[in-house]
Amino acid sequence: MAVDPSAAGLVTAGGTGTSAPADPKAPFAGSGAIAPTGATTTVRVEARDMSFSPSTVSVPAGNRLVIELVNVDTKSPHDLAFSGALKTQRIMPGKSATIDVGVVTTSGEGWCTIVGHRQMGMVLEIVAEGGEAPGTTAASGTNTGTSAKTPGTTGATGNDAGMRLGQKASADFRAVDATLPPLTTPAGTVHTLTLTVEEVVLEVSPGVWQKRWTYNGQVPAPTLHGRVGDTFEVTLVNHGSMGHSIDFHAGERAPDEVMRTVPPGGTLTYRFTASRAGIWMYHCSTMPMSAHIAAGMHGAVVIEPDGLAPVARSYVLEQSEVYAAPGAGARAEASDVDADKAAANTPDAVTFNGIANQYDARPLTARVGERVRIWVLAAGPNRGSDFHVVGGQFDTVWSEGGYLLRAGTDAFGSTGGGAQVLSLGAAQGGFIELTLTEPGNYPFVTHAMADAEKGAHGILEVR
Ligand SMILES: [Cu+2]
Repeated sequence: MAVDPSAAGLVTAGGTGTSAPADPKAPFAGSGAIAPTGATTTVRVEARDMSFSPSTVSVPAGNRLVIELVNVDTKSPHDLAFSGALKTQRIMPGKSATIDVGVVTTSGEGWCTIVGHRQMGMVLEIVAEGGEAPGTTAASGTNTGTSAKTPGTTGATGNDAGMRLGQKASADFRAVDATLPPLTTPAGTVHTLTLTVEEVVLEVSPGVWQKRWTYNGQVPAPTLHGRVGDTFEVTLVNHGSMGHSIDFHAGERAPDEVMRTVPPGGTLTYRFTASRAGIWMYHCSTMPMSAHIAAGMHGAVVIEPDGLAPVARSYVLEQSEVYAAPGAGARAEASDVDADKAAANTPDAVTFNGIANQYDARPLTARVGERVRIWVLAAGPNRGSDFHVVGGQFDTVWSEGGYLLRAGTDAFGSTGGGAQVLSLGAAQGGFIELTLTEPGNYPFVTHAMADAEKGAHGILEVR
């Protein structure tokens, strides 16, 4: 069957069955032992719901394979790659493309390159009927034509991205402002806002950059602040390159409509009423969620409990992990989250407010004798926080909507108590209060030390 090579979206394989060694543009060409038949097999494949349909394509060995890929997904763009050099453009929902795979004499696979989609199952098996053993090439027994890494081969030992933590912050480094401004709106306020998804390059540790997936270009996403009974009307606009979504824990809503994934260019409105106090997580809920949250798509909705006394200082810290692709570092080479490592829970860095060790470089501040309230959200996606201030004690601990300790008094009326850690599972939140009577530099950490040493560490400077 003839295919017009000038057709829009056509990608042409650069080699034939006789090319050797393995050509990344003809990854199924094999050793050349099987002669091309001169025939072409053309197959229509649909991309939908994190899979290809059919998921296996069989080709008589020696035939040229041409795939017409149709993206029938209504929410997410997809593509199809067989190597770093042989792949389609990103195909928007409802669009299609044609890819010439070249002569097929060995079996192998293709996949969608959008971050996380391969891990979610977007793999297309190519079976060469009567072909050579997979991976056979003229050069060796290994198919070097496939340049993508195999899921699960990275990250098992932690930081293998070459990511250098603990670099000195540059003179113009600006830490994320952790201050929670006082709440000035009356009860019953309707908060109207727009959150725009933008994929932007941001620092994840001083001197280390990553392409972050964000709400409004920032990590963490904007902190929303209100009272019990307030309503939030949020317009989500997706200016990203893939499908994204939003899930607000602060409101009770049936997920079906408001948490749906919207395609690039899409929008939705999400309205909820905050009927209970808490520091509630919000996040992208598009799969794989481990990657979308780790890429930066998390924020907090602080709904203050009634009667919360004003304090001298209020800070908000969101603890989150960073999963860096190999080579992470320079701004110009910033790459996306490593979805394999996010799925394996093997972070390269753990941060407060998105940047490892940022408050070591730019400490939070307080004065001797001031009451300091620190709200903490364990944004994860995979790990909780055991929040501790070195040298301090908490006389007030509020966790997941209730006081464990309030000015040293517990729920049963026992007095004189103190606490050393606010312990939060993934997505849990709360606050602590403390007063420091001696000037000094008080480190705040997660007392899970492996994570503190990966960057969940800062300084509260008391003068
Ligand atoms: Cu997302």
